[in-house]
Amino acid sequence: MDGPALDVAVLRRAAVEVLRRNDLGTATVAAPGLYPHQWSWDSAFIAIGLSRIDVPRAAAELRSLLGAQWSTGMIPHIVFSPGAADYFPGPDRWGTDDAPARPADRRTSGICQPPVHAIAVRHILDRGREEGGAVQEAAEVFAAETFDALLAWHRWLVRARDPDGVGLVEIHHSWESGFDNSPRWDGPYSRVVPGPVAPFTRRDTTHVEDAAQRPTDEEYRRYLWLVDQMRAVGFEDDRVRESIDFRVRDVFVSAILAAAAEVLADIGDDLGRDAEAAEQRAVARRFRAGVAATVDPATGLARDWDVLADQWVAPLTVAGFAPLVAGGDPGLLTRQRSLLLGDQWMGHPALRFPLPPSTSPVSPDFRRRTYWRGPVWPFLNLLLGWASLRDSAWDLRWVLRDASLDQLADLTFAEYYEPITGEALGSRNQSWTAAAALEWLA
Ligand code: 9WN
Repeated sequence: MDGPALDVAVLRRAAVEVLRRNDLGTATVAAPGLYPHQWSWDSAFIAIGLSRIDVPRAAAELRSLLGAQWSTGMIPHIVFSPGAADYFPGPDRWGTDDAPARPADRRTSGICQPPVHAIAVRHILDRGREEGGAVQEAAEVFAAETFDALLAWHRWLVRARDPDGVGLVEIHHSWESGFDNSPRWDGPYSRVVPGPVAPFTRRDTTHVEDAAQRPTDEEYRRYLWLVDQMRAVGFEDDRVRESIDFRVRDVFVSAILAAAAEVLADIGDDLGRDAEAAEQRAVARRFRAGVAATVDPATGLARDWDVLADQWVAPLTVAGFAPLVAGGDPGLLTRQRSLLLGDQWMGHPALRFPLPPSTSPVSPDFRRRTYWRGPVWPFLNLLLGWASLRDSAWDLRWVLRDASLDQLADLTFAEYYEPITGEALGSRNQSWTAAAALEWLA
């Protein structure tokens, strides 16, 4: 099947235009229509893309996100735009207005998302240094100014989400993973029995062509039940952990923390913050070890741990490649790369492009059109590409880059893609997809 030919200049122009249209001034909506607010990990990827075209604007993106940081150090997963009401659940349903740790002047959700932010700051700093002059100066000031906020964020994750020191971040809602309805969560959610949940009207299904591309109402009932449980205890960390029905040690979030802590340590070196740099290196080691210890010898994939059920969670999803993001033991990474490039994943003969589907096509859980159950997510390929650059894993890096650019040449900037046909699914003009295009083009 032939797709549109890649025209680099056209792709670049179109990607810049998507980010321009989604720009609220100092924050970018995750997507027009479906996601009219600023999302935490989206905004980090958006900043990476923006740093290729406008370093100060990239810095502003993260500055505005960090402006909504909670007093505990948590960066909330959504910062609501005051003017946009068309998203459910909105701030009233979250009920964070009375949470003791919430920021004074912004409305936010009460949970977090994966900690990719230090990696984005590093990109801004590197682009600034390449440009030199006033842009570099602004980037250096920005890195110095955000260092303590990122430190507080990582420290919160370590303290509140890994209190037992196992080197894995515990999540309390699948929205915290960013992989909302992945088969990873089917086991843990099957044990969540929602109590009465106030009536709700979803908005997400009105923004996609086919509701089957989104999570089901049953899944939403559980999502909301967990929000209600957190709300009942004022979103206070210890009380949430003691009362919530969903507690999973998320291997992919843990891998991102390991990678980001190493990056933050490097930034700390540049700033002469030696003690903090050493602390973050220790965090990186702890979480790299935690991630590596989850690898299933039978499949070679990393696994999540369901705390309440006391058992592994191990469907064949792309999160199994968490060690490739965390970095570490070269033997483990080599084995994982050959698995990822092999015929159960990127090398599967039926795929439209050799890119990792969110769930392996050989898994009984694979659903080719449904959200995190099979489709390919472009921002995730960028993250894997960043890690392969870091580790000089050129074989993987070039396949990811070439295939990503071929996929993105359709100019839809879709939220996710059907892996077998390459059809655009979910939202169109998704900001982090456009950002990924800009970064790959560089
Ligand atoms: C809930 C914004 C976000 C991404 C997540 C993705 C999806 C939200 C939703 O969209 O989640 O946070 O309403 O479905 O799963 O990774 O950050 O793009």
